[in-house]
Amino acid sequence: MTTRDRLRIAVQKNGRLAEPSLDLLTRCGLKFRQSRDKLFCFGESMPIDLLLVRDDDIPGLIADGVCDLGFVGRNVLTEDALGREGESPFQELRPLGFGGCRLSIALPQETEWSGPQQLAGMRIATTYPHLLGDWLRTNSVNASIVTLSGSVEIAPRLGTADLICDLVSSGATLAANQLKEAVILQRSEAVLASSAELPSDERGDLIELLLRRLDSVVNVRESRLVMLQAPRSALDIIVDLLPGKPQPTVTSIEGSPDDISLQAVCNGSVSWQDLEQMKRAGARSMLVLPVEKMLA
Ligand code: PRT
Ligand code: ZN
Repeated sequence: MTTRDRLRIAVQKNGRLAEPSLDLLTRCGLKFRQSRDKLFCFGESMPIDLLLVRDDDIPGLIADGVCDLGFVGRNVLTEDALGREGESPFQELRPLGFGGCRLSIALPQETEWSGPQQLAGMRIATTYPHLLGDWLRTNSVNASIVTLSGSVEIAPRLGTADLICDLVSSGATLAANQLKEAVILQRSEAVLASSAELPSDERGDLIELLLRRLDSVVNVRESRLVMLQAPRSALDIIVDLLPGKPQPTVTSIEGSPDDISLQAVCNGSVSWQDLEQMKRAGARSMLVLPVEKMLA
């Protein structure tokens, strides 16, 4: 294993994952100075640097030890791992909650789906030949894989394949090409990936620190601070209505012995309906605030 005293993370340079990945790292308190060629970001607040690359290169950079971590789609990571001999050299440290999509087989709209065996003898166009090959083997289907580097969805119309296996998120691209989703091979999202074995030097400590901050950022994103006043008698009903059943801090209000003031960090969003129900139960002066940072 290579030794370096700075941690290096591979991030997509342009594309769907680029901005949310950098945003997440910034929320973790990392600051960067970008090199003139825009391929390297030097970490100014911590010894953590970024390499900005094509997403397809990220697994290889981790496997070769050039980078310690990568923000990459699970689909890209799995495809690379399945293309190698033996065990996967990677691990998924955390799912990141963005870049959600599914790798699916899609058929012409007029074709009925009757199950995997229907694919026997068919030509399937994809940019994920290893993931598709693995699924076909698992389902004992003998079909031929047509590997393309892009524009998979037009292959059936061009006659180069009978159906396709591609990423789907809204489904609009399939619909525009008169195709329909038949079966999901993998559910994917962006993940924080590393090699199967983490470095045991200072970089291991940096990874742990980063993971703690990431967990906190992800937690915080879904948290709301709720503050309100209510009659003491309504406390149980109101706490029941708070999302995530938090443990609130309850204090008495000077000069109103029958009333309380409540403060609670809720895990989940608080809807207008929740607030209106609490109001009916007697709550007033209700405030719902986003949480910026949290450290248990
Ligand atoms: O230049 P580089 O190689 O880095 O970028 P890229 O063009 O290979 O990747 P990019 O930025 O398109 O996607 C990066 C990652 O985003 C993918 O590996 C997935 O993990 C994730 N992702 C999430 C998606 C989609 N959603 C998605 N919808 N990647 C691609 N698509 C494409 C899909 O291939 C199809 O063409 O969008 C179309 C379908 O979208 P809908 O909304 O019409 O269903
Ligand atoms: Zn790519």
